Amino acid sequence: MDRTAQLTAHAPDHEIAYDPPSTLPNGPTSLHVTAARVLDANWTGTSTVPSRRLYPHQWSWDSAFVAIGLRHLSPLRAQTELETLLAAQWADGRIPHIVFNPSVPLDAYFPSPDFWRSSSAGRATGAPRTVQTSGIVQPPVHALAAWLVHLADPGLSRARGFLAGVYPRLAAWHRYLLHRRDLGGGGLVSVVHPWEQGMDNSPCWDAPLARVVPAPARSFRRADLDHGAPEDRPTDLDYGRYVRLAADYRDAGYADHGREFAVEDPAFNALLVASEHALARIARELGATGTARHARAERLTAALVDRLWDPEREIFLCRDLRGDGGLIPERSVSGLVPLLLPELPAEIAAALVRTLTGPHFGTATHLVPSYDLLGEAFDPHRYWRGPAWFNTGWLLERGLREHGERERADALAEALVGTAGASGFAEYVDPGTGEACGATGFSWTAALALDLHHSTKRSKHLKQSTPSKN
Ligand code: 9WN
Repeated sequence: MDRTAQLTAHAPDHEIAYDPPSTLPNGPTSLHVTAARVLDANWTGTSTVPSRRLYPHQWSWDSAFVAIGLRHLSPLRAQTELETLLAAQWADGRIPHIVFNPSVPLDAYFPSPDFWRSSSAGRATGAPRTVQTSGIVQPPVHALAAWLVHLADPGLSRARGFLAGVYPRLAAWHRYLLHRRDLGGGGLVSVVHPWEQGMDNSPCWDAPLARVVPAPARSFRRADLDHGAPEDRPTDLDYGRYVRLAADYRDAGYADHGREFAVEDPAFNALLVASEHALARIARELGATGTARHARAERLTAALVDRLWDPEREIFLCRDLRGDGGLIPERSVSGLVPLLLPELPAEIAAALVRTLTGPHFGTATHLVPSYDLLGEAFDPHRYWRGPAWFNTGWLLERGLREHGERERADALAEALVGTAGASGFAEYVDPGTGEACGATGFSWTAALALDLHHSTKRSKHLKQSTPSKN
């Protein structure tokens, strides 16, 4: 079994990673065992697929979340997961959103490698020669994941030179985002495709996507409708627009300027800030100061507040850089994710907690919907238009804890762990009932439930061993 991590003096409670599995026959062990089974079944030997049938390759932000859970099963596998992804990095620093498995048939997932043509794009951008990838990116959770994975077994990490190996790649990834993707010139990073932000079919994209002339449905063949719940998935019209944007980007040699879709998204940028702080900790562990990185993270936080905070709605919004350049008046869970940030002004953190627990996002189940419960486009089952996802829940649990909302964090953690197990580790669930939707045996659901299971077990243990003040 992997070695138990030592507590590091500067790590906040919820960053203490490793908690050996309980040997009790019921309850706690069963979640550990069932989640581990999902992750084992989805492990390919070098990385984890999000879902065997629906998503049979390696996805970028999925792998970061998966590594955060895997560290409780095998710190070595968690390190390998991230190393495999980072090995597919392009010379310009981008980490592709999909790394394709060459042994999976082309028609198992659309768009397949022949759509992205990364090897021929490689001449211009330095796409890797040995592996085929997509050309767009996903949210930068990786440095945060690498740091948490390191904390799970610092001895193993040091012995393998894990952080020393990943640091330059993570630094180049952040450089790419900060230098090549500040399309609005205000210090924030933009996404150039809804798939980049990870919440593909969010109502936030409806207005910017409406301007895009869709590729005709007969020009592509979707594979996603053969599995899971086709009625919840984006429509052919949505897909036509996704395909048009991706094909235009590809045909422009993956050049970032001049894109038709350019949006500043709060979750994407908040994750960059969290990862920049993590990169500062990694730098310090490697003997540098990390000061400049912390300072950059603070500047990014200020830009996030300045450009995306809506004081009336008490939530962060997306900014549409095309169109009129204004904020998109849709409340999505993405606008709550900045709660994750330690140096968020206290009044903004308090306002976010009000929004999270108020009529737009508050549920009796404690699960957090992906979109405004009162919004016109709300649908409890449709892809990113209402259902609760476990990765955003995990991020918000962390945010609540960061800002001292311990009881709310405990309730959310309990809801996430309970629902994950009861739903067969569903891809997403109805936020009002916890009913399973999409694929089951979904990797990040299992991984993050495992992570919460171990951290809440640990905090319960601490509570029990702390004498009561009453
Ligand atoms: C497109 C793999 C990915 C997640 C995304 C989720 C979904 C893909 C799709 O699945 O996106 O990248 O085919 O819908 O929206 O967040 O990374 O799990």
